[in-house]
Amino acid sequence: MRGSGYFVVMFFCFLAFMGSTEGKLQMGFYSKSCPNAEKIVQDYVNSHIHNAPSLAASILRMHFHDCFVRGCDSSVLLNTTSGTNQTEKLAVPNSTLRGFDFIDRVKSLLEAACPGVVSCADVIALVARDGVVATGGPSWKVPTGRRDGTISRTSEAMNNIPAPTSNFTTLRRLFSNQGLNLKDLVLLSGAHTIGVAHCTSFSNRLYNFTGVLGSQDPALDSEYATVLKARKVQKS
Ligand code: HEM
Ligand SMILES: *[C@@H]1O[C@H](CO)[C@@H](O)[C@H](O)[C@H]1NC(C)=O
Ligand SMILES: *[C@@H]1O[C@H](CO)[C@@H](O)[C@H](O)[C@H]1NC(C)=O
Ligand SMILES: *[C@@H]1O[C@H](CO)[C@@H](O)[C@H](O)[C@H]1NC(C)=O
Ligand SMILES: *[C@@H]1O[C@H](CO)[C@@H](O)[C@H](O)[C@H]1NC(C)=O
Ligand SMILES: CC(=O)N[C@H]1CO[C@H](CO)[C@@H](O)[C@@H]1O
Repeated sequence: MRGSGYFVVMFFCFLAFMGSTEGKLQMGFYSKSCPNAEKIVQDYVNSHIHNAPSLAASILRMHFHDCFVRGCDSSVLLNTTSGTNQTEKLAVPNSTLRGFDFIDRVKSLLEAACPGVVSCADVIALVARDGVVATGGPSWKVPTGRRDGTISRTSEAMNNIPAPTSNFTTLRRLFSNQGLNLKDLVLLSGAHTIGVAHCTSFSNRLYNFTGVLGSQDPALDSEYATVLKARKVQKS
């Protein structure tokens, strides 16, 4: 994407602040308790992400979805263990999240090296950065020291994660709920420089915007809409 260099760099600077509102994070949080932690993560990503490079985008998005619900606490990883409280994973926006196995494998390596030291939330944050770097994107600083939570609720994911249909007012409100301002909203949206969206996420804007079949969203660039319509038989 020509001319977007500045934008992308700014985006990655802001990403470093996502979820750091508690002020407890620091660079090299594990430098004494698990000195090789960040290298273990980076080495694994560098040697394995090329088997499935699309995971770089998916895990970046996982980091976002984790942070928007109860802070960056890895609550996005928790499985539903009983019928009564369904976890974030079961929320509609999470239905296309991928890369859970990848995170689990990195976590296993860290457990072997330093049992019970490195949080899953930091693993997600580090893999998100290292995956973007390993697949050709820019780097950003990742302070560490996130603590893992034990609570994860579908309803909270539904209430906090923006939908593809969210209007601007709603987007601002949801970012503001996380202590993020308009500039953060614009810059963090730059994450969509990589990755895919499934047709179901936006097909109404191409084919059924007003409920009348064939209607297109007038706010969508018409040339871009034509390009998207031509790609409708793409494999995800
Ligand atoms: C501004 C509000 C946002 C909305 C409404 C939104 C919505 C979406 C939607 C609908 C998709 C496609 C999902 C699919 O069809 O599989 C997507 C993909 C993605 N989003 Fe967002 N998003 C937002 C913000 C962000 C932020 C803040 C980040 C990270 C910093 C992010 C990172 C990504 C990435 C990397 C993908 C591609 C995922 C993949 O390839 O698997 N998004 N987003
Ligand atoms: C969730 O379930 C999957 C599949 O059974 C498993 O591989 C994963 O380790 C579980 N995650 C957690 C946090 O228990
Ligand atoms: C499920 O609900 C119980 C009781 O509210 C809570 O203690 C537990 O942490 C919840 N589990 C998850 C994964 O949120
Ligand atoms: C934005 O969406 C919300 C929630 O659907 C709705 O209540 C609100 O009226 C909408 N605002 C505008 C300006 O369209
Ligand atoms: C078109 O949109 C309307 C209103 O949202 C909905 O009821 C209808 O099921 C949609 N049609 C198709 C084919 O998706
Ligand atoms: C990874 C995961 O658990 N995805 C679930 C997300 O939610 C949908 C329902 O909306 C489930 O079908 C997915 O299995």
